[in-house]
Amino acid sequence: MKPGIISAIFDEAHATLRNNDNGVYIKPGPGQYPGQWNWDAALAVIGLASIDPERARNEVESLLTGQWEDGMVPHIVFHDPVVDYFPGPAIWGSAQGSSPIPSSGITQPPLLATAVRILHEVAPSIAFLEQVVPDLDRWHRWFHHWRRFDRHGLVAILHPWESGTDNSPRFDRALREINGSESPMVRRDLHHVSAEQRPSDSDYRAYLRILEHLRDAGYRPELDESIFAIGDTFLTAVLAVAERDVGYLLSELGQASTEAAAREASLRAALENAWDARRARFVDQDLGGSDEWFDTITGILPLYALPRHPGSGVLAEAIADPASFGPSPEYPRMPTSVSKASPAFEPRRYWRGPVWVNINWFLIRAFQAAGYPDLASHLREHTLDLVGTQGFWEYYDPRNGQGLGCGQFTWSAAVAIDLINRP
Ligand code: 2M8
Repeated sequence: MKPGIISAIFDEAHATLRNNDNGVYIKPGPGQYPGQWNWDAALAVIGLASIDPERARNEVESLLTGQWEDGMVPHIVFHDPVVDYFPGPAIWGSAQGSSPIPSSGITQPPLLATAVRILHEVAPSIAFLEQVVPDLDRWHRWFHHWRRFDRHGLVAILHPWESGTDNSPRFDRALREINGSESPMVRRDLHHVSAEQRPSDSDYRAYLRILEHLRDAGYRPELDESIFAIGDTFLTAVLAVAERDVGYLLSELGQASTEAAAREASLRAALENAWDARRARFVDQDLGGSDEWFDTITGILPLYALPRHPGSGVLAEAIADPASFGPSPEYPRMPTSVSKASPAFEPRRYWRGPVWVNINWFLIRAFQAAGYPDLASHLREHTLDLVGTQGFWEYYDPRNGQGLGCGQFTWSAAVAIDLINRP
């Protein structure tokens, strides 16, 4: 890629982050997402690390202002009193609970410690680490306390929104068994994006029912009280790497990191157990007891935490395979979020087929660590070409690269900056 093109992408990406920045937090996108989302903020920090470390530090601090007394960092922190988003703070009802400011009552993939490590490596600040590392460590402990139902198992999510991959087909079985909520529901997302690119109404009714159920249980139900519980390979992998990184950050502070190392080891062991040799994928643990399975990108992503896994070759092949996740004449953009061979594949519907560049970021880092430099650098170039030709969209149609969902999207810009500055 020509240096002129790279520098144009970089400038556009930086402008996008500035435009979405309201001074307190960086919105995921200009209209649709009026709050601070957890893993979006972490990706924004990764993008800003090398260009505006002070702003990146503030973004971390802002997210942590929403940390609950028990350690959970919520998936949305509502910094603004009036929010044009459904479900907003009144429905979550968490302002009266253990949240210091209005927020959702669930969490999201814990990428923040990794983002803080990347930031520290570029722009070290011990004072900043002293301020935030204890909170990161507390959040990680929260996962082990509340979400490791079985110490040998994967980290459980209690709502599809916790996965970050909301309407992925991997949750279809569980959602089918949930009676949708009959509470009033305003699909504000559809004011911004066409319905065919978003989760269905019946998905939303189920999302709302699970929310209500969790809210009634004070957001801390026992496993057998949960109407939705999935051991999530992807979130487990993100946490395993984040445990490594919090261990590193603790050692920068001269503190013992043995507990973080033990937590990391136990998560890695759980991921090893989640490898399904027959399917050649990492497979979620459906705590509802079903083995319905779809071939989704999250079956490959745990390589990010286990780069030396013997299955790495098969996973690399799947990413490049035109029949599954790789580019084909009909679908030249890659990788799809669901295999094209899967009956669940829908090229334009949210987490059921489109290309997501935040996912590409995890894959690039995974294949670099796993010793597949050619695949990693191809994915990197392909991703930069996609955002360079189409702009920074939330997700992309694999048939033609057309941008879908929300435009001017923060994490797509942030990923581009990181891929440029840390190839
Ligand atoms: C999407 O999720 C929110 C609910 O959390 C939504 O659809 O309204 C997901 O893509 C999620 O991963 C992301 O963090 C969020 C904001 O970008 O949007």
